[in-house]
Amino acid sequence: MLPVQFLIGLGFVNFAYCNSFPSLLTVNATLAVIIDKEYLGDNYEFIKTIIEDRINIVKQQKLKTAGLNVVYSYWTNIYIKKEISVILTVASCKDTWRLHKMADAENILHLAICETDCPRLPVDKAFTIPMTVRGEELPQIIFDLRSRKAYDWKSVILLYDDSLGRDFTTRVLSSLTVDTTELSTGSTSVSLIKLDDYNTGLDKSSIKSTLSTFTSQISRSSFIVIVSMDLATYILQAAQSLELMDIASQWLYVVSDYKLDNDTTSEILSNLKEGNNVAFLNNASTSSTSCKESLDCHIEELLYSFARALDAATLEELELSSQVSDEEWDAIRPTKSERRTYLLNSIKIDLTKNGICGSCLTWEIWTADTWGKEFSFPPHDKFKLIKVGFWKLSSGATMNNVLFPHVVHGFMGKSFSLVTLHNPPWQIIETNDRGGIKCTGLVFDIINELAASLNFTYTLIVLNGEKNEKKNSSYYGKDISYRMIYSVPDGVVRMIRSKQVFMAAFAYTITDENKAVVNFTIPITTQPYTLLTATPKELSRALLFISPFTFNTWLCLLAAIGTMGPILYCIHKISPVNAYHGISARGGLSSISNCTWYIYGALLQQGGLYLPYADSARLLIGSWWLVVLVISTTYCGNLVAFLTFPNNDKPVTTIDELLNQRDTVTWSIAPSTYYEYEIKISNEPKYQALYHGSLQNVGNMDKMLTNIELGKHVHIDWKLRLQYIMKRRFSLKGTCSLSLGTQDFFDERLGLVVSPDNPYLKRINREIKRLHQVGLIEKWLKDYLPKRDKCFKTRSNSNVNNHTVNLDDMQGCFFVLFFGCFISLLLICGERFYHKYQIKRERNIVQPFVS
Ligand SMILES: *[C@@H]1O[C@H](CO)[C@@H](O)[C@H](O)[C@H]1NC(C)=O
Ligand SMILES: *[C@@H]1O[C@H](CO)[C@@H](O)[C@H](O)[C@H]1NC(C)=O
Ligand SMILES: *[C@@H]1O[C@H](CO)[C@@H](O)[C@H](O)[C@H]1NC(C)=O
Ligand SMILES: *[C@@H]1O[C@H](CO)[C@@H](O)[C@H](O)[C@H]1NC(C)=O
Ligand SMILES: *[C@@H]1O[C@H](CO)[C@@H](O)[C@H](O)[C@H]1NC(C)=O
Ligand SMILES: *[C@@H]1O[C@H](CO)[C@@H](O)[C@H](O)[C@H]1NC(C)=O
Ligand SMILES: CC(=O)N[C@H]1CO[C@H](CO)[C@@H](O)[C@@H]1O
Repeated sequence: MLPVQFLIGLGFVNFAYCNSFPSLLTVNATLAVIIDKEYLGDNYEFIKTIIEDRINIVKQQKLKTAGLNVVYSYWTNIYIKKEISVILTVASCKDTWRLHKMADAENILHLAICETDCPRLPVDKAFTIPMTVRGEELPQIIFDLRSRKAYDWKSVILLYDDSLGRDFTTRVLSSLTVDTTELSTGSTSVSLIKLDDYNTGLDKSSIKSTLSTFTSQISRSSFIVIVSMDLATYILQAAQSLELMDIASQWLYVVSDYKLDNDTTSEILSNLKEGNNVAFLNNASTSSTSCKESLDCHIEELLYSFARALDAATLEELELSSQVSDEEWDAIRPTKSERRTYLLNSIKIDLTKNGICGSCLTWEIWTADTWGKEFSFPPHDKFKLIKVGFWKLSSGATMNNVLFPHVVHGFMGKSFSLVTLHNPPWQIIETNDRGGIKCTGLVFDIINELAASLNFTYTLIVLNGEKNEKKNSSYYGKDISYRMIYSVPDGVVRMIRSKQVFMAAFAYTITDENKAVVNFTIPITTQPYTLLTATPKELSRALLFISPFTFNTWLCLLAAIGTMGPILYCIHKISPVNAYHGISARGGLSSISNCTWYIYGALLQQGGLYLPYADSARLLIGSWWLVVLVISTTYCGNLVAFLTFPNNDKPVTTIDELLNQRDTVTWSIAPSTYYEYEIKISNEPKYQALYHGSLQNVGNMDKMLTNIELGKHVHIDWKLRLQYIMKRRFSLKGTCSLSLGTQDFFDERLGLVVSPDNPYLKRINREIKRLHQVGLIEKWLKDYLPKRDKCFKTRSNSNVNNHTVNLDDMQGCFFVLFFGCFISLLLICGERFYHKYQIKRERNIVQPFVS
């Protein structure tokens, strides 16, 4: 027999249209049989005979409508022409895949009898029968599971006992670790643990100590356990007691010596716990004399099945073409790849229905449905094993789900009850007209996200919390409640602990007391406390011109002017220079008042009329001028600074300031808050003082806010609630009369409540952490907070750099001018009266006559 390539080259198969493909009606289908002589070795003759023999039977007896041309090749190093319709190969793994790639490019149907421990050819393009020996199918099963993407493991711990032979272990190992492009699931790194002592002395305790070495690093590990059935149950128990089976770890038990029956199943189930991921790969093969498993059986069955499929396809095309014209038939006839799919599906259906070869050899894949059972309704639904697939030699692994559905699909759409309570902005529960409820709020945003990622739905149990509501909640508006309970209500604790509800859709303060009865998720939000104080008011600027100097400085200045006058007078008077020069001692500096006026004038940088002659007095005046220079420069500089910076009063902004001003300011702490509780039990004197000094009964909220605005009172509460109060006050009064302290203190952490032994807490925490990291929680919370208005502006003084001097700043000096005018008016009147009085007195006195 010549190689295919050669035969085709000689024009063995000829077609009128080169770019198209042959129709079954005009040209016989061509089957290329490729048998690798080198690979088969001793078996070669046997297999060749069978195949040739069966093909002859097919051609002569089985095909009724269709015609078939067959070409043979006995080595694999060939080139497949596109005129071929089907190839049948018997070759090694590598060659089978190489031929498949060549055939696939031309849409040729590939029927492969292939080396065992080989990735199966794609099931939608080819049909593979591995030459697997009975009892050694495990590596092939693992390959098939990998090509079905049944699992996704980066690393796996393989536990096995003596029942797995040494060579066989190597094969199992390579089926897990081999990395080829032919498999969609990547390779896995494997740690091998051999359970030695079991067969010798039934020493099961050593197994437990082996397992206990994993405890530190087990989270998210995968295990494959290949042992006998009774040891499997024991390992299951041991792993359970060592807490090796959390929701992230996956356990695949391969049980080859025992078919799972009702007793073993119930024993397994009794050892499972909520959240375990356990699957069983179970040998369900039977052995009896009627079982047909030999290779010739498979080859015969496959070829006969192919013949039936080809016949059916030809018949169908014949019927169809007879109903339409030639042109139409050209348009609608199946393409080569459509025909391949048709033939492949026909073969598969036929083999499933009529196939008898290898039907005794089957493995079943079971997985435990454990997630959410404890929390389900009706309560405590039983765990069960569900069949997710089976394995057969010819069809490979047939899966209707992945190996560990919970790992991929979470709770698989189970429905849970959650308990909740109206408490805005965390939970906002609104009842609409038709009696339905609408839940929004930060907690529900998070719960909805959890439900989507963990794949569950929920129904709500809404607690009636009216009795906890404070009467004056209206003050916060409908967006925030005044409820201030920091310990989880008993009703919620009961429901959580009895597993009636999966978790509480309720943000609670995470406290040690609460932690003793329930467990919390990581904080979903942290709420700081702060002070509510009056907005700092701008002080009057009337006396701005005095403010550059302190009162003492002004007093000294006054004293200096007062004393400098007389001193100047004395020095001037005592000095002999006047007498020496013969200057009149009258007028000029020869009077105390003139000296004082001179000193005053010099202070305002108005030069005096006179200058003393004596050096002593001149020295005095010179040094005075120096003093004046310093004083006036300092004053001018300071005045400019005071004009630029607004002059605000200093309200209380921190706890320490509050305690320092305890004589003038009262304060109150929001009642029944966790902060109040914490400072009440605190030993620190500062907090004791804060607690005992606070007003216990502030009475009316309105009155309290008025007092705060007047700067007489300070209120301590969650920053969030204070923001709501500020917002409401602003919309009520239209002015920003309240502001927050500069310092946030005592962060109160709020978390969701779950039951103490909820195995999903870690997973929930991971989701919440992810939401924090992407900033979603912060964004959601912002949406519920009061929108920023102008009262939210920071305390920084925005007009620092841009202050135009206005009348407010200047009014002081105008007052002085006015005052000066007024005094001078008074004086002039006084002077006039004095003058008149003098004249009158002069008239009355009898003057001595002088002539
Ligand atoms: C088609 O096949 C039939 C038998 O299967 C054979 O008799 C016939 O010669 C073939 N025709 C061609 C053109 O090869
Ligand atoms: C599976 O079970 C059959 C029948 O009990 C047995 O013959 C076969 O050896 C088993 N396979 C393995 C891998 O143990
Ligand atoms: C196992 O249990 C199922 C249902 O509980 C029952 O239908 C079946 O007959 C039982 N099989 C055996 C072998 O007891
Ligand atoms: C949720 O569970 C259902 C039921 O098993 C499944 O069909 C679906 O794909 C799952 N969804 C996700 C996102 O895993
Ligand atoms: C629940 O809380 C207890 C006590 O705080 C702690 O020991 C335990 O580990 C927590 N459970 C989980 C699942 O985190
Ligand atoms: C100062 O304020 C005026 C009006 O208030 C504004 O037009 C001007 O741009 C401001 N200048 C600076 C430097 O901020
Ligand atoms: C408990 C309490 O503070 N009640 C007050 C609620 O507000 C009304 C008026 O707004 C007062 O009259 C109540 O005393």
